[in-house]
Amino acid sequence: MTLYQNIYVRQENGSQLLAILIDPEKFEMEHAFAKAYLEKIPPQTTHLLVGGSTDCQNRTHDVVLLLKKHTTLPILLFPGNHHQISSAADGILFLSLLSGRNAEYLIGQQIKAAPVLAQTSLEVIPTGYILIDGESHTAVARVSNTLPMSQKNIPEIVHTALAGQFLGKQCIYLEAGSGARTPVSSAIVNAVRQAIDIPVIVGGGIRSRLQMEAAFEAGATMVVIGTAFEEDCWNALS
Ligand code: 1GP
Repeated sequence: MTLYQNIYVRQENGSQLLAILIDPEKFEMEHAFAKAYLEKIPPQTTHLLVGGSTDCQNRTHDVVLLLKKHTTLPILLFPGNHHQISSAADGILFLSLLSGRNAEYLIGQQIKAAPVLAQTSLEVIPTGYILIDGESHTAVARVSNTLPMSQKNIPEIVHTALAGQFLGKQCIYLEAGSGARTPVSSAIVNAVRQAIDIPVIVGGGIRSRLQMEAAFEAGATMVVIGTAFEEDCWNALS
């Protein structure tokens, strides 16, 4: 079974998938750090995501290799640009920024990544990426030079997700941006869930178990959490 089939089947079974996002720029390249980090993630974690809006020192591959030594969880790349590809990972969320109107992040980066991906055995998961206003200036908005969609404009967000499904995306990622003050609302997650059949990934600004559970209850297939673990505030807030 492919990684995607596994995600889809688990969605159909009503399982809740939890991905922990590791930003290569903030990860220390030491076995002890990796081991301690992986020990503190919740036992229900199903996937690791590796990536960020930037990876100035090109650490993605080394971080994936290090993680692989300490975990059997599947590692999905979550790249901010075409340089963040590691053949050591298991798959890649092949993101296309559907909420913005910057062709570079809609198709430009993907064209640059394509010949590199063709040389690997990474499973490519076409993913429609929708940036939604989380009431903070996010790296995604800055790097992609696009505006997030307003949380109030639920119909437009739903239509964007639906267009993504019709374009053949296998997942829709509703993103409030890393460190967002406000996560994507339950109303948005629920409306998107009702409109499409493919898995819905929700991330950005989720800092407590309550917020995670709210996203699942609204219909998220997978919740992604990064900052709360980097800052070690998860236990404090849960
Ligand atoms: C960001 O959705 C992810 O791309 C995770 O966001 O760092 O706020 O958890 P946080």
